[in-house]
Amino acid sequence: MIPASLRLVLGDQLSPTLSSLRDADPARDHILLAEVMEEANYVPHHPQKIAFIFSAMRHFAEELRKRGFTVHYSRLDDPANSGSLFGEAQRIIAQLEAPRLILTEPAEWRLDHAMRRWGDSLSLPVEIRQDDRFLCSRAAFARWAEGKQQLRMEFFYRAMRRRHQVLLDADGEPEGGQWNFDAENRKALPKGLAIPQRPAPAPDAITREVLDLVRERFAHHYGQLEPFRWAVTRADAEAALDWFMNHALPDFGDYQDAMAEHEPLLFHSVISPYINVGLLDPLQVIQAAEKQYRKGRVKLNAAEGFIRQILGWREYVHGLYWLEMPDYGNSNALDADRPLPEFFWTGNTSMNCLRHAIGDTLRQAYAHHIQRLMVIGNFALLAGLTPKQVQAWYLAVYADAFEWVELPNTHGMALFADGGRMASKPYAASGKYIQRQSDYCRGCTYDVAQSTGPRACPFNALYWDFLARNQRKLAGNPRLAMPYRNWARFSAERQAALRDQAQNYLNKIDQL
Ligand code: FAD
Ligand code: DLZ
Ligand code: SF4
Repeated sequence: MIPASLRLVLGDQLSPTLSSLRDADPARDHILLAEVMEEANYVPHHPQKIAFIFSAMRHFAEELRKRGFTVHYSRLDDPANSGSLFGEAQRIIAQLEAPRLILTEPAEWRLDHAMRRWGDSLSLPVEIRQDDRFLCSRAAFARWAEGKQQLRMEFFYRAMRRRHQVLLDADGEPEGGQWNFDAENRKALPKGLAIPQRPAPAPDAITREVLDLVRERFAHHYGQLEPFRWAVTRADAEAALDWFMNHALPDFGDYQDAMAEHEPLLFHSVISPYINVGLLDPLQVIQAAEKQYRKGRVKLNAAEGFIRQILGWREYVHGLYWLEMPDYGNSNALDADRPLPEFFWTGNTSMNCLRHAIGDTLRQAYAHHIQRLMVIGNFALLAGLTPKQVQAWYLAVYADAFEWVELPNTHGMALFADGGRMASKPYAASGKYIQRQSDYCRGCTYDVAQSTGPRACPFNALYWDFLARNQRKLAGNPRLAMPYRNWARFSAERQAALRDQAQNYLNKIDQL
């Protein structure tokens, strides 16, 4: 029987409430999910990321079949698989003689742009529905941004708190009398603090089959495939969320910015891949954190700090991405043009902080925010690495990486390559910041207390060199007034020595 429609569900659209599935009728409509080479290797995705997406897609297909749907599932190794989403849609439409295609708008501009032309190429109606899994739609963000000289997350976040009635007191004012408790969230880890060890679901038969496929087809991609610790079903993602709420959220706020050599996850939730592919709903996560606070189980700085990441940052970068695309990733405000050093792909560097942050990334397809921003991103910023290569790296190596969230974080927040559209100042820091927030420096061959000389921490001279070489562009930024005053106080000899040191390090960047 010819179906009434075919509904295409993408690898990051694994939500039962998805707009394209909302009115789907198991008796009349068919569903398509497709594993395709074009999506799996347009950047060299980490093998765990590919396995996570494929296994979650296969489990979601099973869930839909249990609900009575006819699901067409293209496996990557099906001989008939055309290798692209368009090819698979075309093939299955022809096979079924389906009269129309329905889908939810893709989260990435690249695919959205292509799919809006599919109707012409397929010669049938293609209905593209809004993705309402975000708490601020693309249009609502554009309305909020309209006429604003500067966009700042903090003001967007306050509006979102009000709009969604999150962490407000009886008078509709922010709980605890202030919107943001970030100043309380920068503690270094005290010695001997117990870090809760998180459980991981054992891979089931579906995941094991996917792991074999990925091992065979993507052996050349950087990153370790196993141990594979990701949840791939809604139930297991909810169990991970539950575990976080009870064991890690209480300390999340205090140690949000801390880093530790042997504890890569600390008190972070590690749920971003689940929210991003639709296994968890952002509002469900926010409400769970607020409930822990209301029940007196976690302090306000923990609940607020966590909620701000999702209701604030996540929605803000999504809105910004859609506001600025397609040109967003093309600017290069600081004229950074140094190629990405090879150690980004191997972790093979003597800089202990980078060795661990990159090593964790390659081992787990995950590193937490401060490792991404203040170690890896900070190095890329200070060394002037070319934005396009840094973007492609971040998009490849994290299980949670999708361009809508990766690009603003990389291009705007870490590299300041958008000239300040996203963030009010570059997140540039010397080794002192890393020393204060981590135990990395203790085990490093470089000496964080030195800025010049053969053992000097590279972050120190690179920091001053970054400020000096970008003085014309950055000195007017009020948030950088203090560092520029300090730079001006150095003698000419000291300035020259720091810049020489930085140049020497940049000349042999691959050997650092
Ligand atoms: P937690 O620290 O527990 O935070 C809770 C949740 O808040 C996260 O799960 C995530 O959904 C959200 N969140 C936190 N910070 C951000 C942020 N800056 N932007 C958007 N959402 C945020 N996040 C991605 O999901 N995908 C990416 O590709 C990605 N690339 C990044 C690249 C760079 C250079 C930087 C600096 C950050 C990037 N982030 C990205 C944001 C952030 O680092 C991750 O969301 C976070 O580390 C995920 O780990 P977690 O779930 O333990 O987060
Ligand atoms: C990231 C990814 C990968 C690795 N593979 C697939 C796939 O085989 N099929 C699919 O539908 N989606 C995949 N994705 C996600 C897409 O590349 C893309 O990032 C999102 O669908 C954008 O919304
Ligand atoms: Fe990193 Fe410098 Fe500390 Fe070494 S000394 S861990 S390079 S900040």
